[in-house]
Amino acid sequence: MNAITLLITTAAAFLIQPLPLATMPLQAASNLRGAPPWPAGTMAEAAADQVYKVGELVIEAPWTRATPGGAKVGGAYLKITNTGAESDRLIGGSLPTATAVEVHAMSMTDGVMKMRKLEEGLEIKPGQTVELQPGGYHLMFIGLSQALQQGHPVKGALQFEKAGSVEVEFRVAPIGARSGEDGKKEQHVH
Ligand SMILES: [Cu+2]
Repeated sequence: MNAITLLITTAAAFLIQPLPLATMPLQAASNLRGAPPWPAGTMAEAAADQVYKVGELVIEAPWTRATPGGAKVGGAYLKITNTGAESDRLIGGSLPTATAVEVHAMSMTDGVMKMRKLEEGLEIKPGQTVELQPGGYHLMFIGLSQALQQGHPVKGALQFEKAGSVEVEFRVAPIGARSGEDGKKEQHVH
């Protein structure tokens, strides 16, 4: 390759490359215009089929919330339907970044929202659908070693008394998702 060819090649490359680079900001801008308030990643997760089955149990849409810096606990929610003829119990679970996953209930006592661990687990009767949701039954991630980040799903497992263990993925919603009161409710009281 002589000096002239090299010069021409360099010039050609220079001519070709700036074009795609120049169009990029335009594409990004058009994506933003049509974008929903939540980031694209979150929408993709929401659209994903979050249905899991173990034995006669159907688990739907596990989700949790992003944790503010340093928070060691987080609530997680999902829906469980028992399609079988026998009762079963959600007794716990696991998450690689948590030291424990407990089943909790919430109740109002003297105007104060308190949560307690369900030592016997949460019963799901035949034909029943139990929803774990903010302000009610929930899974509690204890001793989180890593912050939960919005749009970054986390893999974990649920443990049932009879059906056994099932791996699920928890969608991570924004801090305070569902209710502005969530932050208060999440304060851990044992
Ligand atoms: Cu709790």
